[in-house]
Amino acid sequence: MKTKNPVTLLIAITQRIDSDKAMDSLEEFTSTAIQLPSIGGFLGLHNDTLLIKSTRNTLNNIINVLKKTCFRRTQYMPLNTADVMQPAGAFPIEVEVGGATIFILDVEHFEEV
Ligand code: 2BA
Repeated sequence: MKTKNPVTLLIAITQRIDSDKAMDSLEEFTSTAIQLPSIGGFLGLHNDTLLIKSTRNTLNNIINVLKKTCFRRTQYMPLNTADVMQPAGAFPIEVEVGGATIFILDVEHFEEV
């Protein structure tokens, strides 16, 4: 089934602790949201990547849901214990993570078959 309204796709990277609440709250504004397990390239920690179908009309609502459900937190970058160059007594590096990193894409063509 082709849709006439332009479709927008949001790719949102969220902390796993926030993802279920975000998915529940998104139901009001989209019929299609997918939660994929992922791993951040920098910290190597597990997060989730949400694929969310939107229209231009619902885009702001969806972004607001993500703002309300995904929180900023302090994480610690694990030390590489195999690194022999690491000074003794080195502390893990503090990094601020989240709420959500959101990529917004116009979808050229969308079909459900
Ligand atoms: P990670 O890559 O594991 O990054 C976790 C957090 O580490 C980031 O939080 C950011 O605060 C910090 N960080 C990442 N790269 C850094 C760097 N080169 N130098 C200093 N600090 C760095 P967020 O910005 O909240 O990002 C959370 C997760 O979202 C990331 O996990 C990554 O999976 C994704 N992400 C963020 N920005 C992205 C981008 N431009 N492209 C692709 N994925 C991105």
